[in-house]
Amino acid sequence: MDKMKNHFLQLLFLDGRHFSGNISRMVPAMAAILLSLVSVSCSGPSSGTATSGNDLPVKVEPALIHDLGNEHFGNAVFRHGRKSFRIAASGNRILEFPVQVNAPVTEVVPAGSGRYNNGACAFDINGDGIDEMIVGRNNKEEGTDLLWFEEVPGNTLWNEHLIASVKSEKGDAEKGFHDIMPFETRVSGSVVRGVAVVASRKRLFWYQIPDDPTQLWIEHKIADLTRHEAEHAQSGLAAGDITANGCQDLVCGNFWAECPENPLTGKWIINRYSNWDRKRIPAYPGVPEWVMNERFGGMNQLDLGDLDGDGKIDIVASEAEIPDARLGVFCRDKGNPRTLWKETVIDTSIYCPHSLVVTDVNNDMRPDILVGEMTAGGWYFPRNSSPHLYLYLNLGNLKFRKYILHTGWGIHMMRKAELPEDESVFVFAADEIQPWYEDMTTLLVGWKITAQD
Ligand SMILES: [Ca+2]
Ligand SMILES: [Ca+2]
Ligand SMILES: [Ca+2]
Repeated sequence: MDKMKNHFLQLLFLDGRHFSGNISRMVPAMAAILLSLVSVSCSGPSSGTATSGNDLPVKVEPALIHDLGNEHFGNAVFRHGRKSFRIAASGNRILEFPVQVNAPVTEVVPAGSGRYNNGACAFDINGDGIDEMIVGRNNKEEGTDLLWFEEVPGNTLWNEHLIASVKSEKGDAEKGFHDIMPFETRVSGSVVRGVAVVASRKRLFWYQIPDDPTQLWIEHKIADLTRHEAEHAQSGLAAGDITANGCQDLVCGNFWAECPENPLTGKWIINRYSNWDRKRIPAYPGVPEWVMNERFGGMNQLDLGDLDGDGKIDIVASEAEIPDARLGVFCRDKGNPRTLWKETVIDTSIYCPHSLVVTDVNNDMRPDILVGEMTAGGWYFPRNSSPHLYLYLNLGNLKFRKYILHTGWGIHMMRKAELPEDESVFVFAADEIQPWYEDMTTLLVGWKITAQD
């Protein structure tokens, strides 16, 4: 028990600041932590490759950061705020929390202007050492605003700035940005910065920060994936220098886009690496027929890393929206670099893994894979009574060992926070609740994952 208390106390000081809340509010959170630690050690295998919690190669410390009740928040991002490290969650408004158990909440953007999209990110746009938040908001019939929000000294509420207003096009099944991420590359020796986005799960853009970032940003269209034989929705976004020429390439859905030497003027080359979007899903009880006719294999969560240790970047993908989802590693064919990549499927039994982070959890220099399940997918799929956080430990040679790190908290768009002077991995997310299930609550949660001595 003392060990558990130590876990709890460590979590209170994740950002180096003392917990200042009322002690009575800590009790339920502590109970949740203790329950969670028990559930870690009781978690049984869910597939032939899983193992029990007693054999975990990492120490896992779950943190219930805030219970948001029945309000919908689809996304949470980590940022360096003016006072401390913060997590900001967006839904119909934007709330912010310090990184701690049972965190107090601050409303930084009130409701009333529209609903914030799935995608969001945070980085320092204006070079003052404080991260701003970039997010899309549906507030107009004809399109979606891409915005950045700035924390201002002395003000609780953030200042809003427009990056672009992106119009919907005929045939779009879905409005807005599923994914938004920082984009940075070098052009003629200078760094250019901005954000890359996927709009309506089909069009890729990047927006360049102008000299005055409060003005509209410079739009660069990368591609309409439907003009590159994407017959079905594509989502998930990751960036990395796949071709190893110093430019940041992008991966979206089942495609990767090769950045031109000059992304201000050049044309991107679009390549397909995966055929996942061509698979039909089986029938599920209670799921409408139109859902069965969708193709979900392009709606992925994505991350990059050298999973096979050959020095080249590989793509890790999970089928984010469906039960019985695949998790796979894709390695580029060196002899035939523009064809489909070599696929290694490492799981086929995950429920709506809308959370994927590639990171080395045990400090053996091999990147590992963290995958989180939702409690309820967004397409009327049957609910998941015991959502898991999984670790796929990289054993080398594209072999992975699956572990259950935690059971009981559904999550959506999990992210890794970079905490300075802390070798642990801290991942966090808000669950996404679905309006057709009235009893769901949004939990903002995190896990501190530390290599075992
Ligand atoms: Ca800033
Ligand atoms: Ca590789
Ligand atoms: Ca590792």
